[in-house]
Amino acid sequence: MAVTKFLILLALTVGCTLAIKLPQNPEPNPEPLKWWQQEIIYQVYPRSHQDSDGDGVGDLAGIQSRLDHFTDLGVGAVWISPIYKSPMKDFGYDISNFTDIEPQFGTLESFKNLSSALKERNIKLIMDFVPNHSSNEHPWFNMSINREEIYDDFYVWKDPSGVNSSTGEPLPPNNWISVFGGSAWTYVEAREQFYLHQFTPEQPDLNYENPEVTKAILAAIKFWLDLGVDGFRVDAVPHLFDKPRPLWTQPVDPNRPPTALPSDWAYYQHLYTYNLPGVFEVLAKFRELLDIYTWADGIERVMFVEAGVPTLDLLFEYYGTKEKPIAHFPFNFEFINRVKSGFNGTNIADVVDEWFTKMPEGMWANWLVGNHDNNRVASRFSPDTGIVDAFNALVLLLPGNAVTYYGEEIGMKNANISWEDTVDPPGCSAGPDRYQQFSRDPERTPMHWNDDKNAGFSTANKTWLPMHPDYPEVNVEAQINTTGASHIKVYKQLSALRATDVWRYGSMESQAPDGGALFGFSRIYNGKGFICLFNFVDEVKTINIPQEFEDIPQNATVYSTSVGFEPETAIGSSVRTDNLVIGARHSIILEF
Ligand SMILES: *[C@@H]1O[C@H](CO)[C@@H](O)[C@H](O)[C@H]1NC(C)=O
Ligand SMILES: *[C@@H]1O[C@H](CO)[C@@H](O)[C@H](O)[C@H]1NC(C)=O
Ligand SMILES: *[C@@H]1O[C@H](CO)[C@@H](O)[C@H](O)[C@H]1NC(C)=O
Ligand SMILES: *[C@@H]1O[C@H](CO)[C@@H](O)[C@H](O)[C@H]1NC(C)=O
Ligand SMILES: *[C@@H]1O[C@H](CO)[C@@H](O)[C@H](O)[C@H]1NC(C)=O
Ligand SMILES: *[C@@H]1O[C@H](CO)[C@@H](O)[C@H](O)[C@H]1NC(C)=O
Ligand SMILES: *[C@@H]1O[C@H](CO)[C@@H](O)[C@H](O)[C@H]1NC(C)=O
Ligand SMILES: *[C@@H]1O[C@H](CO)[C@@H](O)[C@H](O)[C@H]1NC(C)=O
Ligand SMILES: *[C@@H]1O[C@H](CO)[C@@H](O)[C@H](O)[C@H]1NC(C)=O
Ligand SMILES: CC(=O)N[C@H]1CO[C@H](CO)[C@@H](O)[C@@H]1O
Ligand SMILES: [Ca+2]
Ligand SMILES: [Ca+2]
Repeated sequence: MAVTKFLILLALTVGCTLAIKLPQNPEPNPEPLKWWQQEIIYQVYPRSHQDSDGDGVGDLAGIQSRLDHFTDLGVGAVWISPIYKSPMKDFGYDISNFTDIEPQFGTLESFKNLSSALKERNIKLIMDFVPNHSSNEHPWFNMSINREEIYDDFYVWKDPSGVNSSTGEPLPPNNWISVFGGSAWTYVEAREQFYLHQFTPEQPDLNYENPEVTKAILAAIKFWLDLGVDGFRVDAVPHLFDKPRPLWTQPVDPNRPPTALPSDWAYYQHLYTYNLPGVFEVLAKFRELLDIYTWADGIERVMFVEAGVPTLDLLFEYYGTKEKPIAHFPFNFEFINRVKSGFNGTNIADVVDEWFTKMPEGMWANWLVGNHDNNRVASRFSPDTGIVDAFNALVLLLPGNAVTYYGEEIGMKNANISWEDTVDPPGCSAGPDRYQQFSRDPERTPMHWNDDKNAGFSTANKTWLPMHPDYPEVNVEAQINTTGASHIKVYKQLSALRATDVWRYGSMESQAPDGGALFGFSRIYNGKGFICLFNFVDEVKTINIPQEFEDIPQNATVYSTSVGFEPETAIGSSVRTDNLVIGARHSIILEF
């Protein structure tokens, strides 16, 4: 049976605007979805998940002690942000050994322990992988400075462009700026050359024009595959391939934000360091290695890539083709990048419809609303935390993969971190006046498990980042204990609905009725279905659903509502679909 038969092949726009209808799978016995298409992927930020030894920093044994939470949520895959050996200049995104565990997090033994505990529960394990650069404390870098054989060209070394006539200091090769601000070049006396670093100076870029580098990185990937890892989330891939010969000057970006300074990354266009064709050749080699493992036992080893490129067309190149696939999917940041405060159903429909219309044939979508680099969803549209349930429903129930950033299931918010407590490198390098614009600390505070000291995260007197002060109310236990509604209860309802054939194989129709005040999508399979409806404006709305959507019956059962839904509506009650009232900024899911 062709693999593509059960996938969504065709996207037809129905009516004039803002509507999309994906066909129902016609097969009576559709091929089952692959694990990575169906399972919810939960992003663990290891420093903030659970501390097992009271040093105020989360660790692997801590994660292992919280596996019940994943099972309870119906999460089938865990993606752990970097846990490799690291001097922690960029909290694990600066790796000093690609095949060892950072002692703060544990040992290779505790990793194997966690990995087998996850396997026992049938939860997949996805490692973060950061191939763009290593730490400057990686032995490779030292050997490269010393021009040792093989390692001489492991990094991107260039001669100075001259000397500063007043100070006599060497001048960098060109005007390239690091993503975190300041020159992307740092001088090393011992080699009398500059090296390239697209992030901090402690993160020298690896030189992928050197095949020995690709070989070394493939060996690291193999190391983890042999330990039973199910896949990788590959970080910052557009930065992978640089073309520093000749050393072009990057032009100033005519569309730069008005607040950008000449020392900021956003001030320039990055024509020679960003999204170059060589990226795809390197990633295709990674994919080939994964596929060898997949073919051996039939269990898919996966590669998801993070690529912050400006258009969907550029992003979709990361899928590759059916003949030569690259990533299983590139992460979909559209709900973060294009849905801003003051949005309505029209904006959501644009994002959903454009993805399905442009996605290459036979590929699989994915949805997320947050990660360790972005403000939390419960804060982006502040003060409206009911929005959490709406976005969790979009992420978990649209066709495609679902990625949950830790804490989204309970509606955790950004914390207000003082300058004194700021530890994130871009925050620190921006200084006390501008740090809030750049720091990612607010979305990285420790997880709220209960109302004990430090929310049950740690027994330490000082956690690595301060706790969000709302944890006595916003925590896992309180939301499970309450007799009333809670975000986590809604999340579990969504997760259960995702595990049905209607979700797996159903058709999808989306609409933005009432001039975009509302958004909704229906999923129907073999005469059964559900519809999710969202009121994104500040007034009560009434909708005649069968008039807006196809194949909706007169009566339906309430499956789930957002927390505090108005008018009061009991789960399991029967409602008429031609006259449904949805309170301001609320959402509801009906089953039929
Ligand atoms: C990395 O750590 C491993 C332990 O897993 C060790 O055997 C290896 O020598 C280290 N590699 C480097 C380059 O230091
Ligand atoms: C492995 O996990 C068990 C509990 O499941 C624990 O008793 C043991 O200490 C762990 N070993 C390591 C090395 O983490
Ligand atoms: C790097 O190499 C030099 C010798 O060239 C040595 O003195 C130094 O300790 C090494 N540094 C690290 C971090 O390995
Ligand atoms: C040379 O150094 C001085 C003093 O640090 C500085 O003000 C000037 O901008 C530098 N010139 C160049 C071309 O970098
Ligand atoms: C964050 O904290 C600072 C200093 O503690 C305070 O001035 C500011 O108003 C706070 N901001 C918010 C949004 O609470
Ligand atoms: C935490 O602070 C309390 C009171 O100051 C002190 O008694 C205790 O020893 C401290 N605990 C740790 C782990 O430092
Ligand atoms: C939740 O209920 C359990 C059992 O009754 C109780 O021990 C715990 O303290 C409660 N937690 C919260 C945060 O309400
Ligand atoms: C929704 O937003 C769009 C612009 O994005 C606007 O044209 C439309 O009028 C809005 N609709 C409502 C009901 O606010
Ligand atoms: C819908 O429900 C009403 C009662 O609420 C019932 O009278 C009616 O027969 C139902 N219609 C259908 C088509 O099931
Ligand atoms: C989304 C993401 O993971 N971004 C990472 C890109 O790489 C830099 C430097 O390693 C990290 O700081 C970011 O978190
Ligand atoms: Ca710890
Ligand atoms: Ca690079």
